[in-house]
Formats: sequence, C-alpha cells, structure tokens
Amino acid sequence: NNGYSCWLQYDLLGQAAREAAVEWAQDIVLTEAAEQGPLKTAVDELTAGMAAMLGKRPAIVPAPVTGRRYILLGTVGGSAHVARLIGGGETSAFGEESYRIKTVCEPDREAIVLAGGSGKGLLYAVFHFLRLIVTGADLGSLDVTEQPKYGLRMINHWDNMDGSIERGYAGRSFLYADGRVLSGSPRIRDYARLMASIGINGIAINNVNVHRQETMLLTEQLLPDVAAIADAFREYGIRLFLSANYASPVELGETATADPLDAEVAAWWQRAAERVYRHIPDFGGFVVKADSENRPGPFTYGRDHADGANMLAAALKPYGGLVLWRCFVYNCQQDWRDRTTDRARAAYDHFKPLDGRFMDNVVLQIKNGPMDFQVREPVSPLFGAMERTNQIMEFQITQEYTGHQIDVCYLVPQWKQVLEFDTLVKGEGSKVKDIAAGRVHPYSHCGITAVTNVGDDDNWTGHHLAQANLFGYGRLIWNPELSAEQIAAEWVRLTFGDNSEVASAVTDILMESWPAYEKYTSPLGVGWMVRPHLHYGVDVDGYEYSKWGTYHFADRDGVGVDRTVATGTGYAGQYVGANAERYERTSSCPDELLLFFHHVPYTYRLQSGKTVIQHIYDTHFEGVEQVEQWIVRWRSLEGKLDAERFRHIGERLARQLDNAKEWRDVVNTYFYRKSGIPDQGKRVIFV
Ligand code: BDP
Repeated sequence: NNGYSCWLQYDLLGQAAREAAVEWAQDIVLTEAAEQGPLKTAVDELTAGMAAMLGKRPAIVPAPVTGRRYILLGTVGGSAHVARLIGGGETSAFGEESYRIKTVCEPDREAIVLAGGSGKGLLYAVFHFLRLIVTGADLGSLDVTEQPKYGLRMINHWDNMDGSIERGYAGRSFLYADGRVLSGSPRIRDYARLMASIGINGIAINNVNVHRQETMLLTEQLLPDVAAIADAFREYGIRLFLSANYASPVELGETATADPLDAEVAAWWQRAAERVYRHIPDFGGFVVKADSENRPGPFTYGRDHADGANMLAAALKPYGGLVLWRCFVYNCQQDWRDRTTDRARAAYDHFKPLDGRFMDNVVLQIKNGPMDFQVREPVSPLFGAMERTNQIMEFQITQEYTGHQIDVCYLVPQWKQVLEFDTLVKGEGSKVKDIAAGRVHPYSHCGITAVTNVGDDDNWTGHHLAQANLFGYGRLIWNPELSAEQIAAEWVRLTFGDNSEVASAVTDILMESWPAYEKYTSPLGVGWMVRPHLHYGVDVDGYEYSKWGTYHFADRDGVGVDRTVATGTGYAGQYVGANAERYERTSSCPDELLLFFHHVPYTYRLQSGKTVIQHIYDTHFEGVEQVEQWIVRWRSLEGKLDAERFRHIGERLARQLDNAKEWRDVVNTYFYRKSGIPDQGKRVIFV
C-alpha cells in the first residue's frame, strides 16, 4: 500500500459485513437530475465506493422495487421522496452544506436516506455514509444530522509555479511544474476528492509569497489553466482562491505605482476582477500577504492596511469575492537590543487600531499564535479583539517547525487547545472556536484555514502518519467538538484497517507525538532554537542574534523573554482581563508558556515543582525515550500491516530518533554549560 488513497480506501468488506450491506445497497433510488456538479459527484462516489466494498455495483433506479430495501439519495429541495421520508419540518432549517443520514424502517418502506441541503451537502453525506460502512456501523439504525460549524473551511497552498513548495515536505507541487499549471492532471481531481471528503470548501492554490511568475495567474494567458483547476474543484464543491501580489500591476509593468488610493491602480484591479470572474464565475477571492517579510504593501505609499485591503475588496465586491488579508505583519529587520519592537506584539499593534475600517468582504487572516507556528505558543491576542472586522484563523498543517514530516507530530491536540482558549473578549465563554464561527462577534465571513502539507509524493504527505494531520484538520474544522483521540482513531481505522493491535499502536503514537516533540525541542514555550531558515533540527542560538526577532535571551543566570507589562515588552497586556493577569505574573503563568512570557533564573521552580533547569534536562531525556519506545512498539507490528508502510514508517521513526537525540544533547549541553547546574539524575549530558 503506497498510501495514495489515504482514508478513502474502500477495500472489499469481509463476508458478514458485505452481506449486511448488500441487503440495503442493491438499488440506489435517485429522483432528481444529477448531470453535473456535486450532486453528480455524490452519485458517482456512492456508486463507486459501494461497488468497491461490495464487489457489486448498485443500480441507479428512479423508484424503489417493491419489497426490496434501498438507498435513497437526494436533496431536500429537489426530491419530494426525500422530504417525505425524513420529514419536511426537520429539514426546513437545513443549510446547503447540511445533511442527514437516516434509516427509515417501516413495514412498507425500508430505506437508508441520504439527504443534503444541496448537492454539496449530499456529497458530504455520501462520504460520511461510506465512512460508516468502513467502520462497521449498524445500517439498520442510522440517524445522523450534520452541519459544519464554520462557513469558510479552507486550505492554503504555498506552491510556486517552478514546482517547488515553500515549507513543503512531501515532494514537489502537483499543481505546477517548470512554470506551467498542471491543469489537466488527474491528481488534482483526486486531491479535490480527498479534500471534499473532509469537508474543505475553499482552496488557495499558490504561495502567499507571490512572485512575478505567479502574478501571471491573473492574466488572460494563464487564467484558462486556473479555470480548469476551478472546474475540477467545483465538481467537489470547492471554491478556488488565488494569492495575489499586492503590487501586481507594478510587477506586470502596467502601472507605475501600487498606491491603493490611486485611481489607476483601483481600475487595474477592477479589470483584473472582471477577467478572473469571466473565467471562474465562483472564484473565492484573493489571499494577500502585504508589508510582510519584504513583500510589497500599502506602507510603501504611506497608506495603511485598511486602505490596501479595501481597494482590493471594492474590486471583488460586485462578484461576491473575498479578500483574505494576512496579519502576519512584523518588522523582520529588528534590532535585538530594542525589546520594545517585540515581534509577538506586531499583529495586534498593527491591526487592532483599524477595527471598523475594513469592508465587509475583507477577512483578516490571523495565525494561531503571535509568532510563527511554533510547537507551543499562546493564542494570538488579536483573535476576537476586533468586533467589527471579519477574522479567519490560520493553522499550519505542514510541519515547518514541528518535524518536517520526518518526525511524527499529530497536531490536532494543539489546534484543539487553540480553539478551546477563552479570550474573554465578551466575558467568559468567548472561546476562539466560537469567534471563528462568528458567534461572539457577528462576522459576515469567518472560519478556519491552514497551510497544507501535501506534495507529489505517492502518499501525498511524505510521512504516512502526517496524513492524520490533513484528515484531522478537516474533521476538526467541520466539528470542533470531536476529540483529538476520536479523530485519530477514526483516521487509523480508515487508513490501516481493523487490526486492533495496529490500530491502538498507531493511535497511541499519534496521541503521544506532539507532547514528545515538545519535550525534545525548545522548552516551556520559548520556541525557535531551530536551524535558521531550514527550521528542522536544533541550533539553540541560530536566531539569537539575528534581526528576525526570535530570541530566548539565555545567559548564565536564566532564560526566557520578558513580555510583561511591568518590566518587559508589554505583550501580556494585549490579552483581556484575567488572561492578561495570568500571563503577567510568573506565579500564575502556565508552565508550558513560562519562558514565552518571563525571563527567569534556572533555579526558578515551576508549578510542577521542578526547577526550570531540571525540567529542561528531564523532558529532553523523556522525549527521546518516547521515540525509542515507539520504535520497539512499531517493530512488534511486523507482518500485521502491509510491508510497504511498515518499512516506510519504521525508517522515518529511525530518523526521528536521530533528530530527537541531537536536540536532547545540544539543548542539555547548552544549558548545562550556561548554568553550571548539574542534572539531579546524573545522566550523561555532555557528549
Ligand atoms: C513562515 C515561513 C515562511 C512564510 C511565512 C508566511 O517560514 O516561509 O512565507 O511564514 O506565513 O512560517 O508568510
């Protein structure tokens, strides 16, 4: 098994399960026209999935055969039969992405009804139903009603047209090669299918760092290719977005300025929008990284981010398009001696004062933490801080700072902690998960997006186990109430089958992996300590004296960044009420974030009772031991799963162990030398 079909394997069922399913699935009753779009895809997916699992293709029929059970497929508005069987009242509040799966068992009609609020809802229902079959659900008593929590459920690609992927760890791009768009590639369709199966409804197909080549995606020359991708996406209910260079007209040599208040610039973008929508009528909009890490933006012209975003938003507005304006704006040329320019403060400082100035089709895209996708960060204080400005949360599925898909690091538990964080912006109960759903402030557009982890590797994600992050992301942002463990277990079952030993080993490894990665890398929330630019492997001082603004300030007495209001950068004061107070004081700051907020002596005692230095030593030994235990456990699975994945994952675990040991030895040695304090456990530190 090379992993290509991910969680959509649909292997032939065992005999008992097959017989039970065939009872229901000889006929699929369809009473409405399904010639194109998600409705047609739903019919095709159901038929193909059932055929693969049953070894027999169900028939599509317009009406049930008397006396025989059947599956009824349709939309609540389009099929009277569907509405009748599941009851009109129950579906009146159905959104177009909602669905219902229900077994109707009455003497004269025994059917499984799959009902969608639209073709798209129905497609989601089909994928859910197929999952239920794979996981052995009792088809005689199904009753599921689903509706996604978030309106925007997006994916960001950081793919470049030369075929490279910024922060990609799974091969080259499957969207572009050598400056061409791979629009006819079957892999793009397979990808849309994978994404729809986990509920993704928007995908931005190019890197936020947009160079001249990708700016061409907005031109007549390349729009037909982009439109071909949009066509493939549309069949699966996904809208296409493009990342746009803020200075596109200048980049293409068509205007002399990109000043947002210049009439010619605005007119250029209006023409661009008209062009894009002519090719792609349901185009989603632009993702924009402006005035960030040397990308152009409105600052060049003395304008602010509201001026910049609104000019683009005005161009897209007549067509219903959105501007996803990124808040990853900070000074990457900082002077490390001047702590008042603390990078953590930047997004809030730049954007909070602009609340109320953005058009309603602008959505601010905010990274989950104030820095940059570290293994541990506090939640961005900007999230929820703007009542009158739409927001979307940005996660990172690609493991830039969490092991490059060489190390296992299942990130769903991290994302869950972010979503569960109570910002207190409107008093208790102002959780991130509800802010992102527009339930705390009445945002007109909001949701969640993430930088994806896929490439052209056979298994899509490099490490087979990194598929769990992709799957988990989609499942979590459909329903953030699912637990990380539930999602892991579901993924494992769909991906590795029903061998219970394999299932529990893989689930345990996933669940232990984020804590383990945190243990053997940078301690207590301080972050970084990675090899500069590469971001894999240890280099404690790699960024310490650089201008990027990512420091740990370790010296002979202590470590950590003072971000308090009283004596530090003041960042802690960007939080609301009790959160600000909790982070401000060492005594109440959670251990795992202590060094993010405070500079403390090595002998400072954590809430756990350990000193900081002993915590560093212990966790680094424990992290490595954890990986060693996984390797022993993995070896015990030989012969219990396919040889290909067994070998592949085994190899990656061995590389992870090397990485973990290097981190342990370098970090422990570094802090031993700085502090001169020996390990109480008297283990060998200095190698
Ligand atoms: C950082 C990456 C960089 C991205 C940047 C971004 O190191 O490659 O361009 O974020 O999000 O994580 O724009």
